[in-house]
Amino acid sequence: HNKETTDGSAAKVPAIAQPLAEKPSDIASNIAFHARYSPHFSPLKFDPEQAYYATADSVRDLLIHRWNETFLHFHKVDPKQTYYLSMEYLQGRALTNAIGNLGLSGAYADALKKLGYELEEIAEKEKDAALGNGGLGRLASCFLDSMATLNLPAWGYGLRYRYGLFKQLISKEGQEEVAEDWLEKFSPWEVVRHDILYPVRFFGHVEVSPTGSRKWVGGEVIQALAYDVPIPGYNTKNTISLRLWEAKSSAKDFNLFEFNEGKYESASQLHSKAQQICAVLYPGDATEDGKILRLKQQFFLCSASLQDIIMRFKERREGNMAWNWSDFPSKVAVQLNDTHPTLAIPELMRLLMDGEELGWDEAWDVTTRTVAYTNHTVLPEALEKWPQAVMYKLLPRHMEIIEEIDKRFMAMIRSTFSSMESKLSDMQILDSSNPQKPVVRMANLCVVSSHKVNGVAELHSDILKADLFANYFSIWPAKFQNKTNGVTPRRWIKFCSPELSDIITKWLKTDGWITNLDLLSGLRQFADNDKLHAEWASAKMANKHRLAQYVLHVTGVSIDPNSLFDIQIKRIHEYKRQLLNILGTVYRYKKLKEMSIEERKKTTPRTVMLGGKAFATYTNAKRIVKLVNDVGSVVNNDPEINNYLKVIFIPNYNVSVAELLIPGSELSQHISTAGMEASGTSNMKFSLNGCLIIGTLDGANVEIRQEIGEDNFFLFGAKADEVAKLRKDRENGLFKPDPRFEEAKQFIRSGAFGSYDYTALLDSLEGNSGYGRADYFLVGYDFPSYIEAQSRVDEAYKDRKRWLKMSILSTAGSGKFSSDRTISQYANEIWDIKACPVP
Ligand code: 4GP
Repeated sequence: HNKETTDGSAAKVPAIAQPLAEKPSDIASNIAFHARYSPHFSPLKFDPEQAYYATADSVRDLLIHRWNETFLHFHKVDPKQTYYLSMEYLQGRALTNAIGNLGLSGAYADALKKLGYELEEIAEKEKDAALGNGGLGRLASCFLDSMATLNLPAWGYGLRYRYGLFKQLISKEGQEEVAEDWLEKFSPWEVVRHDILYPVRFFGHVEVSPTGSRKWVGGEVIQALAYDVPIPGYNTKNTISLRLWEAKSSAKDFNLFEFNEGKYESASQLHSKAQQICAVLYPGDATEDGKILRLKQQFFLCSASLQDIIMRFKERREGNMAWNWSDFPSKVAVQLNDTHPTLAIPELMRLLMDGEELGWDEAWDVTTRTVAYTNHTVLPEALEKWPQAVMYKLLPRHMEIIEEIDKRFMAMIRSTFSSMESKLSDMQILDSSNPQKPVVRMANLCVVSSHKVNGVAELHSDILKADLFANYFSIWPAKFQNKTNGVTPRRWIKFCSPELSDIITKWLKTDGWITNLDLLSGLRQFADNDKLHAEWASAKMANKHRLAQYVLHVTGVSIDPNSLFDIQIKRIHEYKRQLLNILGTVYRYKKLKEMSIEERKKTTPRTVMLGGKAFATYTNAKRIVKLVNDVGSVVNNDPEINNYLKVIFIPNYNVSVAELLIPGSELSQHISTAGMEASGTSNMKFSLNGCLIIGTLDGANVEIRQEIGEDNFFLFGAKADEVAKLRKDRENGLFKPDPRFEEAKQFIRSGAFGSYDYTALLDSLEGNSGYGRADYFLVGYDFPSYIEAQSRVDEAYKDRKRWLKMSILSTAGSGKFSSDRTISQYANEIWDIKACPVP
């Protein structure tokens, strides 16, 4: 009953006489039409906000048209299709991106002018869709853009969080979290599909029939309703879907009798349970209820998506008597974006065995040929382990299946790889070594059940093979791959930095680089050209001015566009070492204070900007946010110094803020402890925009440095393979801190930045860090080489010609880091899918 409208029934929809508006005058009248006849507000208002919604409605008309065509085309051709399962998508704003991909930016700007508005002014009215936390979610969104642009038959599945990730407010106390209101009005970019609805069960028990077949029954059943977001490709008709599930209860779940008795809460119990599922991304999971809610979210995504995938698979085989379930993996690829959607594995097994009556072997063969897994982190706390007790309660049938997978896996090891027997306790999926707290290791379940496992940068993939998944690698070497991340050049340079993009197109004499980023290497031959230098510098300066205005607007602090703009934006985490940055900045401030005026004048003025959200319960991360703000308050108000140094915390960092910060940056910091950042993707965006990097040999930094040249990268710090020994040395008291490091910490301890007690934060660098080991992230060890690299930056910046050359070479060397390249590799080497362009 959930069948989607495909070619047969599409004919029932009456055709429209009106051509779709693509010329400015037609677009203007289409916007005016929507302002009047799709009224979301009181009648006849046309303020910027109404103009935004009417504009979005008009863009949506175009998208829906292409979307339907794409959908029908895929249905007709029936290609193998990829389904990307992710708990996170950081889509950001859609308007500028959509009209850019449609090739209609100019036409829309002209149309809006006719109506008395500037496109930029209207575009700013859109709230970011922030259904993600950081790199992993933004990567998923870049991937969708590339899948559409490459005409690949591929879709995304996710959840429609009402409040997304929190909104960050900054006050004197530091960070405060409040609910994000992106859906408070509504999003014009989603289309609800009232006919696409699936039941998802929780709790209950397993019933065994006399023939021995097993069925999961009872418990609570919540409906998953599809909301589709169109994802237009660049310069192609293909428009694919991001399908977000919303949790719903139905009228029959509402107990009218109880309600009339005044028992309001119990009358609508299921309704509020449904509401909890899609309320927020990453609800706190310290309590058992919190764990159950997170698992419910994960299962909700997996179950609804797989029911939908199976429905589509069967629907496309209708009328064909000859199909077989073993065809499924040649029509369907499921990619697990980290372990969050791991439950797709036992759920697919269950749907095939209990629903479609396949035997274990057949179901296992189909499942393992369908599912592949991407790992995004080696941090132990991010490798999910769910208590078995909670899993038995919430998903009793799935636990049976997981137990069976584990049992068969162990039997296989014992029979085929008997030399690995001693490693079995590490490789097992169910870990019952602590009888008080037996857990399910989700990453192990993924590796055992996937046909491919990949890391997201060369170094990271090597670490997976040598360390985290070494045992599995030794038995299944062919299962492991690397897919170095990438970013979409459309959003991350073409649309966010149009001035620089135009210069690139002019010098390369083609705009082909937008879909073939390798062409950027053609800029190398002009790296010394004075005319290009002048144009490059002026585009950068325009972007810096735009950013300075934004900073003034959100922080009230005025910054000088002639100073070096130095930016670190990412989630706040001890391994990403914002603390190293701020300690270095404190040291810089102290040295400036000690200098004479003459000496100060010789220094390179800097504006240090940091932004990012700290997870609500991550105390040290929140202290770091507070410290940056406290340092900023002192430095920015110090009349002796503030011509030479400013320290800014950018509040509520998100995608649209990044679109301003990245084009306006000159130096960016990617300074994680080596071996801990799986890849990083903002490093790619920065260098694409001609921003130089100061960084460690970590994640994709390694490859970026290779591509743009060692001379164009400010390298410092320990290497990944030195870290283990350095930590040991540190624990054994062999570490001798550099006096400059001591000086910076002491300066903070002295109260130079206010009365807040930073002892606990600074002590994490001396004694017991959160990981129970002293300075686990090696801030102290790397501090001196960091300070020295920063001095090299200061010197390089004084030489304008050299700096501009390095900047051009950064852009020229960024070709590899297009998500088009990454997605082509996934398509060829993991998914085995082919382009399916709409004619
Ligand atoms: C992130 C990694 O921390 C980052 O290095 C990488 O670039 C990104 O995934 C995309 O692969 N991981 C997460 C996470 O965001 O939640 O594990």
